Amino acid sequence: MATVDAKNFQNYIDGEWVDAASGETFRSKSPADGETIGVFPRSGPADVDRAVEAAEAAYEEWRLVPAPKRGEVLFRFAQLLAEHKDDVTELMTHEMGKVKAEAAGDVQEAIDMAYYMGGEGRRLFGQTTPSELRDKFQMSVRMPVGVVGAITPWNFPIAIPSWKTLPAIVSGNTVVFKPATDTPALGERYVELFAEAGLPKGVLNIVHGGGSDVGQRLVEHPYVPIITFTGSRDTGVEVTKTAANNLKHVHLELGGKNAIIVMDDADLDLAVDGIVWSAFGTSGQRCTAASRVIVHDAVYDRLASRLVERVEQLRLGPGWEDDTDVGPVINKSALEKIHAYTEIGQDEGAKLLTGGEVAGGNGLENGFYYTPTVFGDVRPAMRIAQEEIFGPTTALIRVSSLDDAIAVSNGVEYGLSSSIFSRDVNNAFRAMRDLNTGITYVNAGTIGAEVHLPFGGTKHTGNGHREAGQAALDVFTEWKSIYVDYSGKLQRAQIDTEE
Ligand code: UN1
Repeated sequence: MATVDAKNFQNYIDGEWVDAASGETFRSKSPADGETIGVFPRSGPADVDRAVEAAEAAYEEWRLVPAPKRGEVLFRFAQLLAEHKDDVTELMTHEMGKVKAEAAGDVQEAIDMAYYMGGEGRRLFGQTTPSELRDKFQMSVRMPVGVVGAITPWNFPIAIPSWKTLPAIVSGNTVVFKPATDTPALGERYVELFAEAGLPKGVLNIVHGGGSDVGQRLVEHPYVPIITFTGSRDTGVEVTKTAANNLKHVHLELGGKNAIIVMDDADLDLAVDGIVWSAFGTSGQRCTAASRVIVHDAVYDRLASRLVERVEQLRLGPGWEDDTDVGPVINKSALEKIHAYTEIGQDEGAKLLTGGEVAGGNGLENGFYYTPTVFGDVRPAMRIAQEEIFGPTTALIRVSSLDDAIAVSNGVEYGLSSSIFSRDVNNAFRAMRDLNTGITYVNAGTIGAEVHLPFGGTKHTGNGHREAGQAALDVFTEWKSIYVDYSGKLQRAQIDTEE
């Protein structure tokens, strides 16, 4: 364990690497084996203020850089990230814990986003429309807004920062970025590579530290007009309330309680593949994870036994080992929360079909590992079928019709992702229409979003905004409508129109 000579990292503010004003630090440790990844500044409001000042100053110049030129920096960043894909992937298996293939996917998602948003530098389309008057021209353009406060989670430590910073920066804004305290080294690496791509000083600043010190100040700061936050529902509510004092734009990406529906005509092997991938990929720590499986009565027993058989073959281990299927969960409190839900499920009368234990042996006791868990006979109102667990636990619920399945799928407070396995096109189209979520999959699990479509959810998953795709630009820009009258005379809209 490299605890003794752990490397010290700093904040990046105005193009310089600096310590926290207080000089305090915290350690990032691997959830896989407790190894120290690095020592990071425990920043506070003074550091945020300094970063905001730098970002504000940089904004005045960056907003005037032609958008295609801004996009070129994103292209260079995409190339650099691609060159460093292997080392960033390796770091992610250690710091965040996800398995190698998934860590590589996380990095790839940021590369994809950098190319996609880099291309926006030559688009950023507005609308031109005809005028109701002669000799008058009109159009709408997207304007940058100013300094963006980006607060990101640990579960997609490279991809999610890219969803937030890239559309913000290509649109002409500047950013103060607070990565999660569980994954600061990945946040640092992200910023380091972006700076190396040629981003001018002050355009992207990173301030490490906790939510109550750094996050809170960012949300309160009067000169940060946009907050983009991914995290828990309750924190999202607090962010909204605090940001309301300054009428900020707030983009939120909060929880999920996503369900896969398996109909009686489904390809069961395919459904099992989709369930295993969606429920246990990233150890169930995706907002889009399938934490419920709603199964038609006619296939329930067959599906349950095939699923349990497959789940029991999954191998727990560190993400960097090639034969690991499921890595650790992020930290001790996550492990405790996940286990508490196993107890809650049993107390509620659900049947524990497999898993339900903190894993040990073969060194697993040095990390935070939980055996992949499947509950059967779960009723829709049970807490394990309603609350976000964010771990490798899924709940099988029995239904007898598509209508029931859709009602159960919709019967939670969140609305991020949903899925249906069925060979009947009518079932598929009804599900596509009636599942009240921001994302629906047909004959695939609940995970697998691509960067060029909107990502986000309905109900308490968010506040109506979306990340990724064209929709992301709406978070980071304001519309301006421009009217140019070249008639040389006063023409009054709505009044001086022709008969
Ligand atoms: C998240 O779970 O927070 O579709 C993001 C997916 C990934 C992104 C998930 N591309 O599961």
